[in-house]
Amino acid sequence: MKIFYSEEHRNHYPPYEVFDGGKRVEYFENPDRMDRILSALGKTDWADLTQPADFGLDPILAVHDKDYINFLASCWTEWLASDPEVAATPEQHAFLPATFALRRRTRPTSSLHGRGGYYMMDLSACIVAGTYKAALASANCALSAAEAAVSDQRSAFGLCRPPGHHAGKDYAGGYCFINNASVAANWISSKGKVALLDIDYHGGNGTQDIFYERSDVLTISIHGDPDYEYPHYTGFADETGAGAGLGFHKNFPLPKDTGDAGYLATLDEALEMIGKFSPSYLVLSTGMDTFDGDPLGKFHVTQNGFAEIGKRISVLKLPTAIIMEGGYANEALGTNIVTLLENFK
Ligand code: SP5
Ligand code: ZN
Repeated sequence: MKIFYSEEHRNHYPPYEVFDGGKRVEYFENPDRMDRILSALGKTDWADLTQPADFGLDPILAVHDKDYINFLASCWTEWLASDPEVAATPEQHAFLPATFALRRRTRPTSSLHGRGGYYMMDLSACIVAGTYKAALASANCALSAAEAAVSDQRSAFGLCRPPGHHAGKDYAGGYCFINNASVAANWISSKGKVALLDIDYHGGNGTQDIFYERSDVLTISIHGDPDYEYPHYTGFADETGAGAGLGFHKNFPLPKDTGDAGYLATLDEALEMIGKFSPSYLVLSTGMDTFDGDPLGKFHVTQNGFAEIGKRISVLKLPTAIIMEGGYANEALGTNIVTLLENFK
């Protein structure tokens, strides 16, 4: 299986993130996640690690707002230039705004923090010196996997970091800057019919927003109910698309403590919907934070569960661009991903 991976992600490692209550904690979305996956893939005889191609900005700007991407590109250097304390100790800092724009007759203003709070939804998509280039490389990994799925008619893995599914057209959030899976799905949509299934533990709010009024891409997300879980404000069962896209989005919010049986029963419903849509391709937003014991999740999916999830999705027999999203139980992350991928070879 082709696996697209870039070392560029290492330069994106913010020194902290901020939890509820203003608590600074270590950045959970860390480079060690990739090392665990690379090490597990290295023990298989089928992992074909490849550098991503450079697709340029066009396929990214087909999904994201230009001013938002410009903000990501210049945020760090602007901040360095404007704050002597940051310039003196850059490695101790991460750009975060302290005021957020609700999309109610608001606009981005010219000051850096006036853009920061407009283009971010929370305090967990910290920007440091290497963030923009890492986000671009991550999107290129997703696009390369999409291209491989189309040209080889086989599944391919975009080992993306940073992840993408919380990023919307014009905002970052939840460790995500560019919505890699959406960029990939939109790219594929001009080659053939595509569905996007999001199995990350957290609701794929960015993906939902991006495709909400489109009928050509079916989007489905299975996740912790936003009634108790991040991202809190969308991902409810009654959000099913709008306008031309009505009926082409589906959320499966699940209760705390969902285990293999409950998860797989829901997955079967999602797969039935995809079967009826009859796409030629699938994009799989692959978060492993449904795992039992994930520090950011409340589900109990086991390694056997991941094997079964892989098996059932692969029954669709669709060339799939498998896109890495979250998953923070680092010790188990490599094994879990390999267990899932085994079924797509
Ligand atoms: C891609 C992805 O999985 N992003 C997830 C971002 C979640 N950020 C919010 C985390 C809130 C954690 N709540 C504290 C639980 C500590 N036990
Ligand atoms: Zn997640």
